[in-house]
Order: sequence, then C-alpha cells, then structure tokens
Amino acid sequence: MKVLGACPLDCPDACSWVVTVEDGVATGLRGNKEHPVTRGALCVKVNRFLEQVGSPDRLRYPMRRVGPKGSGRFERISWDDALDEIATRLTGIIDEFGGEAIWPFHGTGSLGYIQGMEGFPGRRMFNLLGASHHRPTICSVAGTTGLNYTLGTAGGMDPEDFAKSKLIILWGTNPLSSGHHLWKFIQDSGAYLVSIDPVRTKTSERCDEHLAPLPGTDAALALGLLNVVVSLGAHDTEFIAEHTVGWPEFRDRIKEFTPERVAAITGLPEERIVALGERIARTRPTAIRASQGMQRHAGGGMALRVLGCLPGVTGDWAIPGGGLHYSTSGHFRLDDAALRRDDLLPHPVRTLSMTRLGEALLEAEGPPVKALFVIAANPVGSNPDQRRVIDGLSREDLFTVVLDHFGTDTVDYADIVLPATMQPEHLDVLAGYGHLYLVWNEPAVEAPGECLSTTETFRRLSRRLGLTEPALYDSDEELARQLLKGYDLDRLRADGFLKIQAGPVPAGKLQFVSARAEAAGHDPLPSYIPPADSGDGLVLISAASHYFLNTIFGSNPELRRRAGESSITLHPDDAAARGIADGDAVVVSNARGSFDAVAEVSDRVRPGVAGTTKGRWAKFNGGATVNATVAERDSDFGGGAVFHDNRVEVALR
Ligand SMILES: Nc1nc2c(c(=O)[nH]1)N[C@H]1C(S)=C(S)[C@@H](COP(=O)(O)OP(=O)(O)OC[C@H]3O[C@@H](n4cnc5c(=O)[nH]c(N)nc54)[C@H](O)[C@@H]3O)O[C@H]1N2
Ligand SMILES: Nc1nc2c(c(=O)[nH]1)N[C@H]1C(S)=C(S)[C@@H](COP(=O)(O)OP(=O)(O)OC[C@H]3O[C@@H](n4cnc5c(=O)[nH]c(N)nc54)[C@H](O)[C@@H]3O)O[C@H]1N2
Ligand code: SF4
Ligand SMILES: [Mo]
Repeated sequence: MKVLGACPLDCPDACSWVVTVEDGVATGLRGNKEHPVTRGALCVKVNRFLEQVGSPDRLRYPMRRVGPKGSGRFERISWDDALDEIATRLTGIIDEFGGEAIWPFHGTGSLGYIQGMEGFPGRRMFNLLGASHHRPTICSVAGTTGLNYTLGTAGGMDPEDFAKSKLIILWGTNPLSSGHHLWKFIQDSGAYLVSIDPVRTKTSERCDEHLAPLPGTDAALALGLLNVVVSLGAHDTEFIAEHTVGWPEFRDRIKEFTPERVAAITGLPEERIVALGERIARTRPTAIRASQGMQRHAGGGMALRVLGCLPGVTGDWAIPGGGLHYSTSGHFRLDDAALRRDDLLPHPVRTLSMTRLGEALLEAEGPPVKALFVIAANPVGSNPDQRRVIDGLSREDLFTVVLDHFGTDTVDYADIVLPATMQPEHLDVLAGYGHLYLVWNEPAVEAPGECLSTTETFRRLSRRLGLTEPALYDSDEELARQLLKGYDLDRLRADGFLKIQAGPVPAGKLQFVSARAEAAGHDPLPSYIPPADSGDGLVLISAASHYFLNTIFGSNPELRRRAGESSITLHPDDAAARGIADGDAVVVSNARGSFDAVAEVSDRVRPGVAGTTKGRWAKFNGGATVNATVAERDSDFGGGAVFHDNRVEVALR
C-alpha cells in the first residue's frame, strides 16, 4: 500500500512524500514524483527518516524523572499516572500563581498545522486555563516584520518563477543545504548567479560570483547597490510613481550610501559593489532569494526591509521572474485563528518570547513560570544562552513536561516525558514556506508502544482536568476542516497537495517610507543597523548543517558520522594569529560560555569571521554547543534571535 504524506520538518520545501506500507510496517519512503517542487526527491537527512521512526532509541512510554534534573534518569509510568500527576500539579499551580504561570513552549520540530508549530496543538486547552501565550521568535520573525513594513505582506515571489530570472542573487542563503528543491528552478533559468555570504558555502561554489561581506552589513550593501542603480538613472520611474510611497525621501537616503562608504562598512572592494550595482541596473528580471540566515542579526529586520525595497526601485516586482523570495507563508489564507480559539481565554494574558527562555525562567517579571510544557522543541540545544537555559530548567520548583520522540538534551530536565507520534503515524496539514502548495499527511501506520499524537495528548489531559468545553475534543479531521475553510480538503487529501493562489506583492503600495515602522518606534525610512555584539574576537556564524535539521537527526549514528566532529572554520590569517593549525583541538568562548571544537583552517570564511553549524547535541559534545556563546538578545524587529551576531575568541585547548 502507498500512503501520501508530507515532511513535517522546518524546511522551506515541505516535501510531499509516499510511504510504502507492508503488513502494517512502513518499509519505504520516497519523494512524490507528481509534486512539482519535490519532483521525487527528499534530502540527505530525510532519506533516513524511517530509521528514526523505527529507532530503538525512540521514546515509547510516558516516564517520570527519578534522578536529579539533567541526569536523564527516568522510570516508565502509565498514561493514567502521567496525566494524574500533570493534572494535579497544574491545578495546584493555577490555584497558587494563576494560569499565566504555565508556559506552553512550542518548537519547530513539526511545522504541521494540526500537530506542530503552525497550529499550536493544545492552545485551546491552555487558553481555557488562562496560560501565557508563546511567541515563536527563534527563526524568521525579524525578516517577516521587515518585509511587512515594506510590502504589506511577507509573501514574495512564487519560487517556481525563479526559472524565468536573468540575474539571481542568493543573499545570505545556502539552498543546497537548507532547502535544495529551489536549485532546480535556479538551474532552469540559466541566470547569472551571485552568492552574498560571509562564508563560501556549497551554494557559493556553484555561483558565477561570490561576495563575502562582513556579517550583519547587508542593509548597507543593498543601499550601496541602489546608490549605483540610481546614479546610472536605471530606477524604474513609472513603477515608482504608480506603486510606491516615499520615493523622494528614500532617494535621499540612498544617496548617503556611496560605494566608498559601503565598502568601508561591508569590508568589500568598492569596485565589486559598483560592478554588481551595474549588473542589477541592466538586468531584468532580477530575483533575490534571501532566507532566515541573514536576519539573525541586530539589524536583521531592517536588512530584509531594505531588500524588499530593491525590486521596488528597479521595477522587478512587476516582472515575472523578478522580485524577492523570503518565505511564501504570507500567501496561505488558512483559518489558524479557528484552530487556536483565543476567544476561549478567560482574560487577556501575557506573551512570552521563545528566545528569552533563560531570562523568563530565572528572572521573570510578573507571575513566575512554574509549569513549562515543551512541545516539539529542544531549547537546551537550539535556544540562545545555553547555560542560562540549563540553569532555568534546573530550578527545583519548575514543573517541566516534555513531549518528544527522543531523549534530547531538554528531555533530561523533564519531570514527566510524554512519547509523541511521528509523521507517518498521525494526520497533519503542511504549507510550504518555499513554495505555494498545501501538503496533506495521511496517517500510514500505527505508532509504536504508547506514543500519542500531540492533539490526542491534550484531549486526554483536558478530560483529566474535567474540562467540558466541546472544542477541546474536536478530532484531527474536524480541526483540518476548520483550518482549510475555503480550500478543497477532499481534493487535497486525494492528490496529496494543492497549489494555492499567491496574493499580490506588494499588497497595496510599496512603502519606502513606512508609517507602521515609525509607529513601532523605528526609522520611518529603510536604513542600516550595525551588529550589536561588539569588541574584539571573531564573528561566529552557526548556520544550517547539511546533515541535521536543527537538532533533529543529531543522534542519528550515520548522519553524525557524516557530519564529523564539532568544528570551527578559521581563516588562515586568524588561525595564525592565534597559533592554531588545521585539526587542532580548540575552545571557543566569550563571556556567556564556551564549547569545544576542532579547528578547520580554510579561506572558506573571510578574515574576521568564523564558521560552524547548528544542531549538535550538548551531551555528545562535552556538555555544551555553540549556543553556549550566543546572547539572548532581540533583533531590531519582532524580537527575533541573533544567532549569527556573536563574537567569540578561539584558543588552543
Ligand atoms: N540541512 C538543513 N536544512 C535546514 C536547516 C538545518 O538545520 N539543516 N534548518 C532549517 C531552518 S529551521 C531554517 S530557518 C532554514 C535556515 O536556512 P538559511 O536561511 O539558509 O539559514 P542559515 O543556514 O542560518 O544561513 C544561511 C546563510 O547565511 C549566511 N549568513 C549568516 N549571516 C549573514 C549575514 O550577515 N549576511 C549574509 N549575506 N549572509 C549571512 C550563512 O553563512 C549561511 O551560509 O533552513 C532550514 N533547512
Ligand atoms: N546557533 C544556532 N542556533 C539555532 C539556529 C542557528 O541558526 N544557529 N537556528 C534556529 C532556528 S532557525 C530554529 S527554527 C530553531 C529550532 O529550534 P527548536 O524549535 O527547538 O527545534 P529542534 O532543535 O529541531 O527541536 C525539535 C524537537 O521536536 C521534536 N519533534 C519533532 N516532531 C515532533 C512532533 O511531531 N511531536 C513532538 N512532540 N515532538 C516532535 C524533535 O525530536 C526535536 O527534539 O533553532 C535555532 N537555533
Ligand atoms: S527536510 Fe526539506 S528537503 Fe528534506 S524532505 Fe523535508 S522538506 Fe524535503
Ligand atoms: Mo528556523
């Protein structure tokens, strides 16, 4: 039997997949050949997904902690005992501290609308209890907010239109590792390819040209390129007059960013900036692919805001194959409010920021956080300021419940662990953020042991708490129907995917001057905000690993073997200045913390920059990973994370 499903992982490609089931067991998994973006291929990680599903390490039963927090020592308990204990603890906490002392902390382990981050499963129950809301700031929010200021949407181009582009700028993005299905459209275009990245990635190596600016200086670079375009008179006066607001003011701002000044800010040769500006001036359509990496900086939101303006100056927004693609999420008009049911709240509640977990646990203002539900997240591995996160999770008076598939670094701090179903075992609906398709995930097999889906876990807990609100007991299929109002669910289910219609970009007039940005306390004009982490040392970028998906697969033996040891790439000049040679054991540190790595000396990174990857497990890496060095600091817009705005020192161990 073949069953159509969807990859749930936090990846733009949201692949449609086909599970082969024999005698109730999933024996094969491949990409759906019919899906125009998946085209039959998954990726190096998800090709091993069934290994994960059948792994002997998988959590199969509810467990209660028996050793100290962090020890990872647990005993098996029944679901009845687990639910009783959770219900008793929650009731006590609500009585003493109020509902807001509960934090449902959702991660990106699944981006499903029914079981994952997009739908916040359990939110209806938590609303009824008056729990704090969760703001997912860990990934893309700064860029989304910045683009919204400019475009009135973060939607952007249909990535399939990259096949029509003549010049493609891959700006702070490494699609060959972090979402490779776009590459087919890029190749089909035959366009001139430019990579803008402080690191020479797999993607940069396949481009015609690679520029390596200093991290966090992209907004200045974009303004400098526009300076060249405008001085050549190549701006599209007709598009500007008809579709934009604030051109005279923006034009003055652009004039401040001369190639000479921008060369000093970005560390790029002036003639390379001028040459790329000239190329943009004469090439229509020009498409920009920018993704989340380049906005993990103090000025990340502003950087995307400026990038959204660029095709507004050249008129590319009006040409198929021109414009910018960041995330297509803004185009999906799904009724997620109907899923969340915030109308069930007894009173307004506070919102807690995902990336300020350490702070919230250690020094919360207002009601303390007394109960933490970690749902498809691994904050010890993925959050900034690992040491403080661990200190917070170690609090004896904190009641922590973790729902997961594996015994992660975070599971080690749980009071109660609940085993969750994996994608072939539950129903879900996905929406790509790198394409315009809804993707259906039909359950294919039974879950092992006593694993339950997240929705079913919260239905059972609601019952245990004696809650009578009928909305808490809707089935997964009922939830999918509520979400997909206006789309043809039955067709989606039969075909496995359904292309949606993109909304207009820009939505209304493009705002060079943004009243909304001004009202939020920002510069009304696009500008440049420099990096925040100052001082000496190297700027450490910890980008996506080719072999892991965030911390997922971080315990898969074969992928760990292929990824090799935890490494840090140093430019030969920076290595020599520290007496470090290729292969040396080093310690990477700053005031926040440190982690061990092996030095790789290579000019793949520019001087002043060091490179590593995210996704490693602390318990396999001497107890700390790169996130021990990252600050719990907000980016400019939306309170986003600043993983790549991080200065470190590197020394021999
Ligand atoms: N294999 C794999 N795929 C993944 C993931 C994974 O962990 N592994 N993660 C998934 C997730 S959660 C996300 S959000 C996406 C993220 O995918 P990307 O958006 O690609 O994010 P990053 O890998 O953080 O960064 C991309 C590139 O930006 C560069 N960069 C960093 N700072 C700057 C800067 O200031 N300016 C410029 N121009 N470039 C900069 C980095 O060197 C890196 O090569 O990928 C998803 N896909
Ligand atoms: N240094 C550095 N750190 C980073 C980044 C970076 O660029 N650099 N990138 C950041 C980004 S972009 C992101 S999105 C975050 C991700 O951070 P998190 O959201 O914490 O994601 P993961 O670390 O992948 O942890 C997800 C967990 O969910 C579990 N899981 C998967 N599916 C399910 C499910 O259906 N149910 C349940 N209950 N559990 C499930 C997995 O087993 C895994 O343990 O990491 C961030 N961390
Ligand atoms: S991780 Fe991305 S590329 Fe790999 S199967 Fe999932 S959606 Fe496709
Ligand atoms: Mo992400």
